[in-house]
Amino acid sequence: MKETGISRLVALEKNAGLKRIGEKILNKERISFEDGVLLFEQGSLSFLGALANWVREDKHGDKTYFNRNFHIEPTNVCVFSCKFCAYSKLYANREEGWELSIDQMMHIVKSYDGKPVTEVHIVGGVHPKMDMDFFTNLLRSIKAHRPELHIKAFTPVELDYMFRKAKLSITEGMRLAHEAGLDSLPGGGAEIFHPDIRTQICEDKVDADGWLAIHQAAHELGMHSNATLLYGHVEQYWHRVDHMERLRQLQDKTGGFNTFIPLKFRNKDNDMSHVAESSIIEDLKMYAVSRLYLDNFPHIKAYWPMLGRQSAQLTLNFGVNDIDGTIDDTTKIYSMAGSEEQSPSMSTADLVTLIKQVNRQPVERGTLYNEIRDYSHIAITEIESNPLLN
Ligand code: V47
Ligand code: SF4
Repeated sequence: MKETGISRLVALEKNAGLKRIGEKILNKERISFEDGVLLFEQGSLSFLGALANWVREDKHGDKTYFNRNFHIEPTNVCVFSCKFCAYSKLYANREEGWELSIDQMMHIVKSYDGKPVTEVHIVGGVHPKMDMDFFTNLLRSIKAHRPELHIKAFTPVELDYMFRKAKLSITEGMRLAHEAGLDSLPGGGAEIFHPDIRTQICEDKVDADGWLAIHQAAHELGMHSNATLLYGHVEQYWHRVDHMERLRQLQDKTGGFNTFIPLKFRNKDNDMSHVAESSIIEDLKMYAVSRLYLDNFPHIKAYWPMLGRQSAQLTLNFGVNDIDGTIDDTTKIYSMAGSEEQSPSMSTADLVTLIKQVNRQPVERGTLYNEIRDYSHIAITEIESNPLLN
């Protein structure tokens, strides 16, 4: 929306509270905790969307980033028992679980030799036998084989367990992992920080302070990271704002976060299957309010394997400027929890088409948002026929 259009929309807003928030956003002033809650409670989808899209275009224009990555899930055996998780199998239930050896994971890495991927994303359950030694060996093996491949791996849930078992402080543990080849941290394990909700849905894993301390330690070593929020289950709006407020405060201190990724709760085959999933309206509001609240986060990402492709396309008008990557079908955490995307894989041509269909500009990026290629003027037929592009 053009500057004049958005100013008019804000000027015509009848709700005085929303109008004041709209004015703050247009003046690039930070909105408060209460403003965040009011936006969720009283903001219409069109009002939130117009403001979030204005911020998105102010920061990034039409650019919509994606990257070419692959995922490795070392194990789905997990000592924790998050109620929303359809993926983990208890250690005792090992016949339903998988655990990959270093050789098996290196086999996956090598299967991408010669392919133009720039990142490997490694996240899984917390297996009692996969410890600091195991994972630092994995990191070293990947770097020895393909040094330029960016390794984005391990949530604070996995790291906290590894560090405590190895009797390492957070600072020491992060330093060792970084030295072994860990380049950045993905955003998982955050869920909802507030203890009222955290104790209901994932009481036994790292708490909010532990999660934030691990990201802070990574940032202090010069590493970047992402952050997520699991929404649309038993939390209230103010819990979401509380979560974003804690992230905004850490980002003010370190500046190390790249991307915020709202994750929609999916209810299949888990201990929260009785909880209804959120509507698309709620999903779009979540993206829009994140863009408005997290003024110090450069990027907002929609993770398409969890949302579905068409909803992900819609989010590009509600504050989102990143659509993750061309992942393959080894990613099970969502398909097992009931996402539409039972076999999540998309080629570059598919991703570029998705972005162009809604008149945005597809740009391939590295993990740290270095621009690799602008696809806006490359024909889909050319992408499909060139293995370096697709
Ligand atoms: O922390 C688990 C979520 C997360 C369910 O940083 C569920 O680029 C919905 O964080 N319904 C792990 N969500 C995945 C993750 C991630 C994904 C993509 C990119 C990045 C990144 C990070 O998956 C967990 C948890 O919040 N999750 N079960 C479920 N039933
Ligand atoms: Fe384990 Fe992660 Fe599932 Fe929680 S969400 S049970 S930590 S795999």
